Amino acid sequence: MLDQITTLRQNAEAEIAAVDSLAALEAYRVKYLVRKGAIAELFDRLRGVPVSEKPALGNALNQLRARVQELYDERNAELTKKPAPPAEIDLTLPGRRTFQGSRHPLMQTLDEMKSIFVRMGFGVADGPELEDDYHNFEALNFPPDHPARDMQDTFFISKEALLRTHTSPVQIRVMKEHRPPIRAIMPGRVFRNEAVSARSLASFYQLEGLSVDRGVSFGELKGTLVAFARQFYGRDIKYRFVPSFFPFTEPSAEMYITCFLCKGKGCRMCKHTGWLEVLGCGMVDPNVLRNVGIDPEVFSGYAFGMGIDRTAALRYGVDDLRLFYENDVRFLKQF
Ligand code: 2NL
Repeated sequence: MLDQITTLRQNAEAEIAAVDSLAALEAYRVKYLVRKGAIAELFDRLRGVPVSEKPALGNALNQLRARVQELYDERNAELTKKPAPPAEIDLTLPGRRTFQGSRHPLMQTLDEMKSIFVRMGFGVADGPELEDDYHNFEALNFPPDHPARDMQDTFFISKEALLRTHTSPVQIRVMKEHRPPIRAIMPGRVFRNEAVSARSLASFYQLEGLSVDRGVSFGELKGTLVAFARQFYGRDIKYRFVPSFFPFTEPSAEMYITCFLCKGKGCRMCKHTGWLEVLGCGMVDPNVLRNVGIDPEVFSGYAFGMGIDRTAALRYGVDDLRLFYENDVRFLKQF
């Protein structure tokens, strides 16, 4: 039996040199070291040997098992060692550049307008961009033959459906759903079938406002809009209201402020008039109130509307509205 132990030891020492993978190492372990392996088998046979030989053989077997376990552990450590890190890392390489995005200038302008009106007690309402003739024109007191209904100005999607040409249909929906008092602004995207140029776009943003209650007056309209303009354009602006016409308001007016670029002296931005037109407004026409089921003998209201693109262009000195939609990062990152 001592010979068998010696042979097994020689084999185990020879075979470990050929173990070059974890799979081969596992086969080696199964051959020698497990409970039914070659060494355990010799331990089993120890039971049958004479008592006098037991201590010496047991000792030899224990040494064999320790030696093979040691060979196994060394190989295992070699095979599972992590590869050394690459020798050369260029610590002088510059870091990767990341870009910080920013809110679009049109949305910055809109956010600021919204927050001024919200602080004055206006709610914010939303509505569909796809509308019908009733909400976009008829309820707003547009005569059937009004030029704004013409195919030249309106994008028709089908006989019934069109892209809203202003956000006023949202106001119609709000007035039909809620009883006065109503105070709300309606910002949103509108569409006109116009030739695109530096000054006019086929799709742009508008913000309209509406206040309906008992005894709402033109004076209240002026006070609200002047308060808005002072916060938005600056404390020291001068303003004037000029009579105008809209089918849905009577009387109607346009609000002008002194040009903030030349302070009223006359420049390119104000076309040398010293004045900038900033919005349109008026008292809601009694016909519009009747159309939405509000009694014009009891209630009155004012409404106003302004273009967000035009306002942002004035504010930031942008001379071509198309720039707002090209989304060229070199343009956008200036705001
Ligand atoms: C402008 C002028 C305006 C309105 C919009 C309105 C809506 C209803 C009733 C009455 Cl439902 N008026 N909106 C009123 C006056 C002017 O917009 O220049 N917008 C860019």
